[in-house]
Amino acid sequence: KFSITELRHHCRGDCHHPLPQPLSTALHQQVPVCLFLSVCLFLSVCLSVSVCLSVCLFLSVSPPIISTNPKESGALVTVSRGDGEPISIFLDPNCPDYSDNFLRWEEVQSSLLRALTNQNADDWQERGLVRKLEEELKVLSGHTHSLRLEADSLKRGQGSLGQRLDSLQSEQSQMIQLLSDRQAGVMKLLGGIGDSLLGLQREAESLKRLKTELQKPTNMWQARALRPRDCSEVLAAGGSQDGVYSVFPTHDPAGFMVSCDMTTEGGGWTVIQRREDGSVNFFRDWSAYRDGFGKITGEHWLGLQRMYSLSRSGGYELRIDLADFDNATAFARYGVFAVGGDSVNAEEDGYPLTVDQYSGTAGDSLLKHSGMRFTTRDRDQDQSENNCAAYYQGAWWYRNCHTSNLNGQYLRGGHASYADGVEWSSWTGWQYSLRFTEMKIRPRRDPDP
Ligand SMILES: [Ca+2]
Repeated sequence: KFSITELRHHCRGDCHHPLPQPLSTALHQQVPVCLFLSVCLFLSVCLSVSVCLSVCLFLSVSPPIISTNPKESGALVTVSRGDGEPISIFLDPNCPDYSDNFLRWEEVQSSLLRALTNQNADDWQERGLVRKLEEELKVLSGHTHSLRLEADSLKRGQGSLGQRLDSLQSEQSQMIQLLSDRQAGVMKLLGGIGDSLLGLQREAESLKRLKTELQKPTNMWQARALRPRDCSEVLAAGGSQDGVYSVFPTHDPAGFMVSCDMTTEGGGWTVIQRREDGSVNFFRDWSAYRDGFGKITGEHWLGLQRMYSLSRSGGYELRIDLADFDNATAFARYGVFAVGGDSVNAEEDGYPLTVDQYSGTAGDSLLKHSGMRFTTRDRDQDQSENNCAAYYQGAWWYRNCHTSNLNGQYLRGGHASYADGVEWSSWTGWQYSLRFTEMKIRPRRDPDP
């Protein structure tokens, strides 16, 4: 609480709630004057009463009755004597009642105090606000500081992140380098493996070849057993019965059927011509003699091209078995036999005959034909002015015609015509047509006995 002086002092310059001016002058002027007058009045009344009392006592007069402040008169003091009228002393009615002023003052004071309190409160409020603001500012500055710190740390973090990124990038590049190196190594390794595989493959192939070569004799034997080049290989493979077999000459791998003689002189003969009953017409053209005709099991001509295919590898011998109608037999054997010889185109060359080294019982009726080209009725390749084939009704390696004519007409023994039957002149002359003829070839076993 403030005293008035303090209040005045407090409110001197900047007090926003000054005292009301009339009240202040009243306080300064009227309050002490009125008090003074009232006290003086009271003292004078008391003095006059005491004087009256003492006079009355000294004069032995009956004393007056003095009453103070009777309610009904409103006078301050009333003096009454027995015989006279009472004397009333009144207070000056103009003197104001200052209690109101005090009340007012108190009210003012309390209001001032309230105002001050409010002011203080406001002030405090403001101060509080300021403090709040300060605190908030402090908090904000703290925040700012922490933010700055965070920013700094973030910057540092960014820097460290950048460093880490740099290190990561360098690691990445190292990894890439390592990977590429490894890839290159792997590629090299793969290349090496591929080379090794190629080498292994080559080795495997060479081993296969070696194995094949090692198995070759067996294979060759098996192949010859399965695909005999001629009847000698059929015989070697175990075919010991006379009959028809397939053969696959080296120069005619498609193969063809042949009749095999497996009994005569050790067997293994491939039959190239047979006459036995006259059932087959042998007076045929070039193409028939080139390609062959007749029945393999009976009368037939194997064909010049097949003879060429069989004898081309060389080393063949020829045997000719003959029989007449009196069951006499004879044979002629030639240790050298070939058709076509060394021809590149045997047909163009006329399938020339090569025979040599005669032996046998029928006498030689063929050596004079060695080196001659084949003549048919439609292809004259002999040395005669005429076509020997046409003239002697056959087809043969005619020179200036023949000493043998095994493809002549099947005239069944002796005949009146000249040399146009199945003739072997060295055995039966030129007018006996043989019952049976069989020309057969095989690889020569004893080249030079
Ligand atoms: Ca001629």
